[in-house]
Amino acid sequence: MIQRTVSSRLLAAALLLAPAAALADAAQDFSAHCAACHGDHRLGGTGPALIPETLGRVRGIDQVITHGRAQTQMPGFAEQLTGDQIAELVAFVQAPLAERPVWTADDIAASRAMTGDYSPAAAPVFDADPMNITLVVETGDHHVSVLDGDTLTVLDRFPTPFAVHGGPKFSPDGRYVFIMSRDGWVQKYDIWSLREVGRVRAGLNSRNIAMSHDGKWLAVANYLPQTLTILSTETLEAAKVIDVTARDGRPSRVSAVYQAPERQSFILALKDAPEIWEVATDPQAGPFHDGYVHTYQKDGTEAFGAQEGLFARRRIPVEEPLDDFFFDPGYKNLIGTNREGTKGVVINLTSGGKVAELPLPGMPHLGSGITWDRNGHKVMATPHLNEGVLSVIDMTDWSLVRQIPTHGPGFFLRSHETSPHVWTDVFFGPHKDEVHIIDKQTLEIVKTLNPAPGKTVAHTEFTRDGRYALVSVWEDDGAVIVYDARTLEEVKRLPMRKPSGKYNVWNKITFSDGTSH
Ligand code: DHE
Repeated sequence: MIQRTVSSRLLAAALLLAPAAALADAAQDFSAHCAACHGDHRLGGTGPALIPETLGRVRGIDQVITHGRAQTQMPGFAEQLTGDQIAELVAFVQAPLAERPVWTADDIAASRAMTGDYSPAAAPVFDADPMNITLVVETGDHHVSVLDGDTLTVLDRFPTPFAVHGGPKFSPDGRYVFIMSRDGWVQKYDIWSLREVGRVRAGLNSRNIAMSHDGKWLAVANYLPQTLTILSTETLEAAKVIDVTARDGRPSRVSAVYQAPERQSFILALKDAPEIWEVATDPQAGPFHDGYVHTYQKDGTEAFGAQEGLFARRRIPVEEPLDDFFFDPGYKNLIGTNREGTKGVVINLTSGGKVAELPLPGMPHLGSGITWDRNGHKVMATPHLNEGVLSVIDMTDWSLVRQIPTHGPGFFLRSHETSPHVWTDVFFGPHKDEVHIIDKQTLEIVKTLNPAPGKTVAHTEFTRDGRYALVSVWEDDGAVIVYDARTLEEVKRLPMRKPSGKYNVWNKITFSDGTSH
């Protein structure tokens, strides 16, 4: 009996120790095989950061370690590592780091790498209309294809940092584009010269980027560290790194940052605190009264903190942290949703007050929202990540106009001023191969496309004149399918490696009514 108790205790101890021992072995394997490219601390080097914050959504890590990743520097380790060792390595890279990593202004400066032999071309090095260039992000092998929107041919295809996410941001003249990866790299590419200008690591795990109204500054919203990095668009040097700390002193991740051109500011929401921030991109701005930073004047009285000038910051308190948000066309109001995605709120950005609550359950994906004119009213529409429905809201009185049932939850919406239709994908579920075409006035589905049965088909972008609509077959051996936007007939298929978002220069820099931020 005693013997059995001792041995079962030993067994229990052995079981408790097993994961730790496995992790220790995995740490050694990591040092031996991975650290040279992915960094001693898993924060990335020539290879991407391998931490849960960046790997969260990556599937099949074991397959990548076993077989490598085609057309990248990542080799397979099937010869050197056993199946158990690979499984332990997967657990190791998915485990949180013991200490939260730091990434200072000096680290940002040291990471900056400008292309040595780059010199800007005096004029575009191609004949195509530079305003009708459309970029296709190919996530399969981390490249961007530069498409001529008239001839629909590829002018250039260049490598990007690992795992680009969110919309690239163009300079206001459409010449340069800035592309961000989830592991914090920002790449600058000169469309006229078809050359990379340089890149810099602005954070370790980044959310998205925003261009200032005058094209001088690029804000990088970070999860890790909890900062907003503001880069000079000319040199890629960090002009300011703002610690994102809530009014109660707690650090917070940034849900997202967008430019508000009419307000000459960046607007961001804190993911872990109920605050919206406005950061001035106008040197003459202010004073922004920062209602929550109380300072004490010489006579002992309390005063509201006020900041003015470039990058002055203003806090707007809200009831709950906002996870996802969108703006009305004049950037007077912000439409946001809470973390649970159960309701929407409209916040007036000037007064900071709540204007309305919106019935938006089922995780509205407001970052993909678009607006258009219907019966003399501006309406906005958003897909929902948890429900097969599209919500259409009247922006004059914030009433719900219609919930349009779709064949499953969708991710992206797009239209164009010249198009009578909204294109929306069904990203999740058995109908992930479908794209619905919806009449902007009747709000009825007029056609459902199914161009690649069984494959995920998603994200639409229009060419400058709205003549063509481009849709991604989101697979490694995928394609961009070009449709005639009027007849809804297929025109051409361009083979691409897991193409995701597509971005037309003109539609983006003119804030076309059919495009999201
Ligand atoms: Fe995105 C844009 C957030 C998952 C592909 N996504 C955005 C934006 C935000 C956002 C805030 C707007 C940024 C901008 O353009 O400036 N995305 C989120 C999430 O919170 C979510 C649900 C979870 C996460 O992992 O962060 C998420 N997104 C995904 C994906 O799984 C997608 C499909 C594949 C991927 O690349 O990770 C994806 N998101 C995209 C794309 C855009 C985007 C292609 C740009 C759309 C556009 O037309 O502008």
